[in-house]
Amino acid sequence: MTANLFTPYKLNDTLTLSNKILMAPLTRCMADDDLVPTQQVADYYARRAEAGLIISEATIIRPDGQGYPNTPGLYTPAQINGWRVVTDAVHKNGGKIFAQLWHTGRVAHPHFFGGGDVLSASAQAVEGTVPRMRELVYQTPKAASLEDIKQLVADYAQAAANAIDAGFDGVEIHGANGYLIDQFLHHDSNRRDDEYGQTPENMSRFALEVVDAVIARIGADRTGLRVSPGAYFNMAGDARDRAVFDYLLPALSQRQLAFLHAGIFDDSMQFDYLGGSVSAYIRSVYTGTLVGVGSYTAEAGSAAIDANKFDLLAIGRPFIANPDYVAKVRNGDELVPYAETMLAELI
Ligand code: FNR
Ligand code: 8K6
Repeated sequence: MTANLFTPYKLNDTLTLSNKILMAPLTRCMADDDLVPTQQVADYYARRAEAGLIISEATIIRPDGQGYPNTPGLYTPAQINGWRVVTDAVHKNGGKIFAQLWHTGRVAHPHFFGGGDVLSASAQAVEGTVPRMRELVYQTPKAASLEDIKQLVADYAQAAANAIDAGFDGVEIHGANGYLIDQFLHHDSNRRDDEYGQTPENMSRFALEVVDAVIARIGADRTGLRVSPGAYFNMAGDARDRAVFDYLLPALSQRQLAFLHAGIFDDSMQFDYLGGSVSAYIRSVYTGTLVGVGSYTAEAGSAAIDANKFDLLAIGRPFIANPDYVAKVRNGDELVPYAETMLAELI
């Protein structure tokens, strides 16, 4: 009933996945205080190497991208070396792993990087506090200057090069879930009146510049992107956002990315302004490989792939609860249900 998940999938001439199950990126806040992944982190990923592709937990491209404690980075030699231990362990077990490249934008907090500006598209704060750190109220960000934007694009490209240095098979640019790139793509957070704001073309410009800079550095065959056309996390929805993604997604179709990955917690959510679910909307305007995600069981994901709703299935929370998720599904074994208390340790 899930047999179609267990056939190989060719992403491009460089990469073929041994099955269609991806491990979704999952922030675990378990890097050491220099934001270096530890041996426990390597062991955690190695146990999950049977996934067709692991997408790493979101990994910050530079210090001011940090919005949660002990999230790993990819900008110091020690971090690159730490990741090399992880990628070696995954490869040794026959797996493949991409690094998810992250800058949280206005969801960053200076508490984590010793003070200084929080950057975003515009000076529009997100309401609330850092999760589980209620004393850390989100700040009003500084609207990135043209100079800041240039540097950010260069820093994404450098982090991508560092990821390849660290032995990753490629990168997924985190353009989803209300973080920096997504903040340029939604009217809630982008109020700019320069060439990065107001029109779909302008609002897509930063995302496309990052994608193009990463492609120029490591190749489109090793570059994926995650996007959230439906605002649901760290972001308010706006019907005008539809036109932005109507422009962006066909522009991305031209770029021969390894894949595009939906960013959503529950793909049964319907968005009026998208005319349905996030995956159905993306499928209608994007022609390349699409990774579906969001509260899917293996059976429901397999049926969705059968119905051509997307090409690959990413699994998040069940992979936290079941390191051997792929083997269990293949054998029809019962899964351990996910519980939030499991976030306290790496099993
Ligand atoms: C997430 N998710 C997430 N997404 C992302 O792009 N980068 C990340 O670092 C994280 N971190 C993260 C941590 C935890 C604890 C959860 C539960 C989720 C979202 C995740 O990739 C996925 O989209 C959702 O969990 C929905 O898939 P499942 O869990 O329903 O299969
Ligand atoms: C990328 C950083 C993630 C930080 C940890 C997030 C943990 C969240 C776990 C709960 C999952 C449900 C959240 C649903 C959010 C959607 C709101 C409509």
